[in-house]
Amino acid sequence: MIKVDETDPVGELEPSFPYREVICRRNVDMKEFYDLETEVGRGKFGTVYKCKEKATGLGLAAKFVLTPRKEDRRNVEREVDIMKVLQHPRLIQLYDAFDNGKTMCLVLELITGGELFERVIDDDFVLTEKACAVFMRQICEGVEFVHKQNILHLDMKPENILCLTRTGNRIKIIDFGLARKFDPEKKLQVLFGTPEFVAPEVVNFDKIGFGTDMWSVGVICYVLLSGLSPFMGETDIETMANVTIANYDFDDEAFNEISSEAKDFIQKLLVKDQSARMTAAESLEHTFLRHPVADGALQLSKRKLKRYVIKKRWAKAVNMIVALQRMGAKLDL
Ligand code: PIT
Repeated sequence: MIKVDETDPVGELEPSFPYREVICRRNVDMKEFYDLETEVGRGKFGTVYKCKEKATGLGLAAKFVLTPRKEDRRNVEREVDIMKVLQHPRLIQLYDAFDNGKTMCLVLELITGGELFERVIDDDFVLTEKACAVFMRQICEGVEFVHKQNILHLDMKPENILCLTRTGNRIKIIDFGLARKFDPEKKLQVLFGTPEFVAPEVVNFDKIGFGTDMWSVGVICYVLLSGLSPFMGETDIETMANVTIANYDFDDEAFNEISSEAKDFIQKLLVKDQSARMTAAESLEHTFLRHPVADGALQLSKRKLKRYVIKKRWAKAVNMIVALQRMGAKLDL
């Protein structure tokens, strides 16, 4: 008989490669060592392709970033330095790195399951509060490890949570492009992030800290359980205004079937005062993650979450067209 480990509903899988010491190689063409395959993702961060290491046949992902300015280059170098430290099963792993002056390439672990939110809205996925807790636990485990290394992710949002495979329940946190080393003695302020998910201290350009990521984790949990975005306004300015006053509630009928433990979990993260928020370690001890309500009967309605995901897809497509138009204008086409 196969014994199911109650403490491990996820099932740890062998990593596709052991942890490695990566050194960024200068003026070496990555195509000497890897065969590029299809594009798997594109965003502000650059373009990600599936690729295969020639020597081993190992499937990997290659992220290319254009680095025309010194500053772009320094940003990617910082990302590489941070990723070297972040060796953990809940975090995307770095395999290799190349610097060709005008472009840089990070060779990363291959993740084939797609974005978490795309996965859970699929008709054959049964979304329950327990399933949400299983995902939130893994997110918090990843963030706990990042924070233990004195690093802040600073871009925690649903797009950056991928499913490792199409069918399993294991997730990985990606995109350390905005991550920073954090010295609690020094004042760190940032001017970026996604309004929907950033903490009040980011909007106010105040000192940030570990709690800054935990706020975003609270927003992710709110959206996953209800399909509603707690601070979303008609415009980014309106959203940021809602964030600064930490103005949200559980009044929508979507929360009728949500347990008080789940709401308490969110309430302990969406606190205006960052020092009063649960830490990642504390969140793992919260009842919602330790003893989620029994699975079975209660299936959450995915109607609102589907609408949310579809809206995001549209926004992404519109942004892409606007970017292309600007490029065309620049080239005088
Ligand atoms: C995929 C599949 C995969 C890796 C990625 C996306 C990686 C994305 C990524 C990673 C980063 C980053 C930005 C994007 O800064 O195997 O669909 O470190």
